[in-house]
Amino acid sequence: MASPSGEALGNRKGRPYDFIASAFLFLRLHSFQNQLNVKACLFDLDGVLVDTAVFHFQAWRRLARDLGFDFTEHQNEQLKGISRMESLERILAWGGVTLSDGEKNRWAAVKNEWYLHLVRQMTPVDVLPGAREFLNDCRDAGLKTALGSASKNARLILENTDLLRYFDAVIDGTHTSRSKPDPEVFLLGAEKLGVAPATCVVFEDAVAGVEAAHRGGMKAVGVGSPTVLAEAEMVIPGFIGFSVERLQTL
Ligand code: B16
Ligand code: MG
Repeated sequence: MASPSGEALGNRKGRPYDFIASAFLFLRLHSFQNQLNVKACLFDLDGVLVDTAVFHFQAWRRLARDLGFDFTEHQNEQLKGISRMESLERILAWGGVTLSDGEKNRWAAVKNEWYLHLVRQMTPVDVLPGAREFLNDCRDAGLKTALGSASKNARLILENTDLLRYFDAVIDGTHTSRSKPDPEVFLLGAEKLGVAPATCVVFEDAVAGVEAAHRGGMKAVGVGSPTVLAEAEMVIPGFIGFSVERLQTL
């Protein structure tokens, strides 16, 4: 019988230690997940991982001005998490403008081109502070991750900012027919990840998104103002200093 080569013996020597290290890591993750009872984190995009609201505002405002009126940054807040066509309806109502369905579709497409011109300039530095680190933290802790966004441009934004690789599933406006506060986007995310909704935590910057999480039987971490996001189980100003261990307190 042929004897094992020196190289093979060398590999074998390391094996007990590799095994112990792997077993230790497995036990640590396993006990951590049991403590947490959380199996997955679901992330909204705009306002949570990146700030594309400023680009939406610029593009919508250009549309409004072309139609002969203007709206404020405060009004723009009400468009967060709302789909493109719903946003257009609200803006037209603010300006008292009535359009046919064909004109609405045309203006929505024009606005999207203006918006995309800005999105195409995004790079990894446009990720909000601490967000990439927290996504990494989730993956190291063995938690599944999904995106749950109303945006039909979500995939392009994730690619440009180099965030796509952190997600096990991406559910966006191209997969859903109902806007938040309907829980569809998050329930589809949980289904795609193969986890029960009750084991999911949603990160959201919009009131409608927090409500969507709750209607889907999930917990919500609000990202933003505690006054605005009062219904969330926990509210954080952003991801700097936030870690998966904090999910234990949910
Ligand atoms: P699009 P989120 C939302 O993203 C934005 O907050 C909202 O302002 C926008 O109208 C919506 O996406 C649709 O975006 O025009 O790119 O399809 O917060 O759900 O990630
Ligand atoms: Mg949002």
